[in-house]
Amino acid sequence: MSEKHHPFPTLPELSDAERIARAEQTYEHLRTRHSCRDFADTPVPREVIENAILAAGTAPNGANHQPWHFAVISSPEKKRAIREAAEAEERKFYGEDGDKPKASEEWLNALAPIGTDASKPYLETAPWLIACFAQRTGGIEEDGETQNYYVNESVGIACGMLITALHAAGLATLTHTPSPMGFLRDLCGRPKNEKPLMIIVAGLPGENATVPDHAIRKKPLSQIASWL
Ligand code: IYR
Repeated sequence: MSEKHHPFPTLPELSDAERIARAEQTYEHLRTRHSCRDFADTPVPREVIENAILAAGTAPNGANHQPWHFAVISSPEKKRAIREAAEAEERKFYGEDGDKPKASEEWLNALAPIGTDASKPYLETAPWLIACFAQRTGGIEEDGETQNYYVNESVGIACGMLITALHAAGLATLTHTPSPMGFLRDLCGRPKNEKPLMIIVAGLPGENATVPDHAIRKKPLSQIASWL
């Protein structure tokens, strides 16, 4: 038998014109989001991050097991440890350690317009790093055993909502995905059933922050949507 249900929350009563305007406003707001790779060291209140994570925690997810954990890093020592471990992986990825790059030539060519390399100073400069973990097991009680479902989908949606909430609070972000990322689990003291998915770097953009021309080109609606 199904458990108690509550009435669906009241949504705002809007005219079609108001709905269209709101959807447009959301698009106009979100199209100003770009990944940032140069951060100021300006502090940002913890409450901003707390509320953004609470917003992420409302994401739709498998069986409401909420299979995510956000480890929030702000101490200079931890940030330095994460930067050092991430840069060590990135040097192998880009071949800056003297060996053959782990990334294929095709991959490195795809990254060339963005101009990234193994150097990640922003992992120390930005006030907040949010390490996002996906819980393969645990259920809502986090017992470590109960099966979780649609884990990557759930945590991916939650991370998107986290980035959206941080952007709405006027912060710049970077989705950083060093690979492999096993070091994050150890540095954040997370259990084995959790898989590190990404680090979301958050703060204010540095004075020299830029957006590559490559990133501004978005596919048109006619390409990203079809109407059947
Ligand atoms: N993790 C690396 C490489 C990288 C990969 C992709 I796909 C990007 O869109 C950007 C970077 C780095 O952070 O440099």
